[in-house]
Amino acid sequence: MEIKAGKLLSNINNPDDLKKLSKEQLHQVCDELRQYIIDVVSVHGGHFAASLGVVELSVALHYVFNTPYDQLVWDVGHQAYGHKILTGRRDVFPTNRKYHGISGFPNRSESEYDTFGVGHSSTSISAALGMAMASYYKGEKDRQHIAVIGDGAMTAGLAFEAMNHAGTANSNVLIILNDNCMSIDPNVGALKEYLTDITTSHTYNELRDNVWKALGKLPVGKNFSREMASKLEASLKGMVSKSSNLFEALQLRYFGPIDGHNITKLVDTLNDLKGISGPKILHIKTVKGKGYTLAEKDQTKWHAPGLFDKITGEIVKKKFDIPQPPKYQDVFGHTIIELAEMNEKIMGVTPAMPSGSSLKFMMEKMPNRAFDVGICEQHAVTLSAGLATQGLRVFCNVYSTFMQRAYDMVIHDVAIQNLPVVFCLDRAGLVGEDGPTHHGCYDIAYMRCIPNMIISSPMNEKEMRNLMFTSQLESTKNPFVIRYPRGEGVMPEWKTPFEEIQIGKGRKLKDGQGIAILSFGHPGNFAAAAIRDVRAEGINPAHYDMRFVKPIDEELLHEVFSKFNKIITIEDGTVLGGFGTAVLEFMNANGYKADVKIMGIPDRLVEHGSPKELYREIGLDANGIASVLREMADVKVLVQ
Ligand SMILES: Cc1ncc(C[n+]2csc(CCOP(=O)(O)OP(=O)(O)O)c2C)c(N)n1
Repeated sequence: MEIKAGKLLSNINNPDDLKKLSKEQLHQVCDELRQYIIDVVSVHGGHFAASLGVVELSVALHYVFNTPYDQLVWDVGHQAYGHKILTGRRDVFPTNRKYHGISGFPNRSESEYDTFGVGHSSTSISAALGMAMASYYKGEKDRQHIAVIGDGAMTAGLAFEAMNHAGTANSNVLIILNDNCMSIDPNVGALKEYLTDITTSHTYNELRDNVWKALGKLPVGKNFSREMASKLEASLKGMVSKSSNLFEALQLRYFGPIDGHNITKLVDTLNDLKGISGPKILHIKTVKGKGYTLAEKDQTKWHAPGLFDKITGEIVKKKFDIPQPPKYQDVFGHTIIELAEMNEKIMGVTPAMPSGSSLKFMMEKMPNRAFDVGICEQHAVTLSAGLATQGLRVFCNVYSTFMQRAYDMVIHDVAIQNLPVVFCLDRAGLVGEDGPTHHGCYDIAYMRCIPNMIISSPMNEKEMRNLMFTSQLESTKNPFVIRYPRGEGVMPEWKTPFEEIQIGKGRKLKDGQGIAILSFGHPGNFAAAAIRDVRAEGINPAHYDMRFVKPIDEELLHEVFSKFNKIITIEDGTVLGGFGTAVLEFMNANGYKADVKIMGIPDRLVEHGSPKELYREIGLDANGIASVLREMADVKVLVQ
């Protein structure tokens, strides 16, 4: 069914069309843009509440600035749907995040308006500053550079590193702080409280009003030059004491806070700021989910709700006749509580993903033992290391893709000191619609080369629980990775009693002839399905679930290489340096010769789409594995 945009929006094919409208007409553009996002996301899915919150900002930015010459950088990019729709992608917006459709995040290869590829948070200020410094160097003095960053993303060290630099760099950069008090879950930390304080502080607001009154007298318009603005601004500078404002202390001129849903005010303010050169920050207050009441009320649920009935707000749920297995995330969330009830040394840490990781269950039940630390993966890891030095057993739950941020902390703060932190790497493998910025495909390779690490992956819920149990035992002395994918496992009856797993020991799932499949983690289930599919064709491979890639089960590998000379390794990580590579290293070191086929994520970017489509594309689903089995078994001969 075709979704029609409103009257004005359907004629906006680029920001030039938007600029032809009067300021009064922008109210209608905002209404239509908001409605179009609701109409499309409700039936096609995607991030939701964040884009609704910046509808006015998106319109104002493209109305005021000369994009794409002026460079607009969105942080995280999950809120950039309005920007995409206004910059030539209105009609393809229903393909958002779909296989071969447009990306759910800004992407340089998709549009010249997407100045910087994104998906992970807190990069916008650094990137915009880099662009601004390049413009300065090239003498492009009139060029504007704008970073839009949320209060959640602002909690990261990277954002502060960039502000620290921006304050003293020669650059024309405008940071817009989109403050809605929310990350995915409610935002945390002292910065959040500070932002609330400056929004509500009487003295501060009085001072700010004086500044704005003065600014209001600016003869804004064609005849008002940049030089005049700078002079006036310099004379206003003394009105805000540096020590009263965090951003001013960093030498960023601070403006605001203003209502980010007042389109007229936004347009006027941005026009004013255009005339003030140098690094500056505009603080706007918005409501996440603005304009869709249910989303405003439950902003976490509506961050990315899935498909829903836009009239009733009912979320579309698949219906099943039989009980379904729980998600690995929920197994983690419930199991950590069970373990923490048995072991008082256990703590939980998440960098801004309490709902996504399900650590929220423990945070609710044991608030002094489980923490959300903000979008701060580096801090999460080093904090866990600090806790571990004091004898605590920390489950540090970080998505595989976000752990990339904390790599030095994993090596320097945890592995070198051999602290027994448990890293639960969620969303391992191909995550689907979020695409290449979010696929968890590098962790096996990047963790495997670090001394002292134990690296494991469960094939089902029972294994997950047992690995978690094993990781927190006193006898376990090393850092311990447990990686698992997004979504359901395979066991509806998952609450199995805990059993210790011997570290570095795999298990034989079935005997077979001719070929051995060695799998690591959840994709072992794809292999099991492939084995069932080819049985009727007379192909009967053995199947081993290796459980650990480090230390790898050498005894089991000796058994495999002694019996088989055709071996398939299966993992949902990059084929470079991962599990398959570990098997090859073993073969080489021990002088075995075999035909080893490594199946994993190829050494190229896998785009977005449903996990099913993506695993099919790279041949790592049951069909793909069955094809490789047929090739290896030389089926033509067997079938004759
Ligand atoms: C490095 C990193 N960690 C975690 C995430 C997951 N994540 C996506 S959006 C988001 C919340 C961002 O909050 P904020 O910047 O305030 O934007 P809002 O959604 O409130 O508009 C988080 C934690 C991420 N994208 N990148």
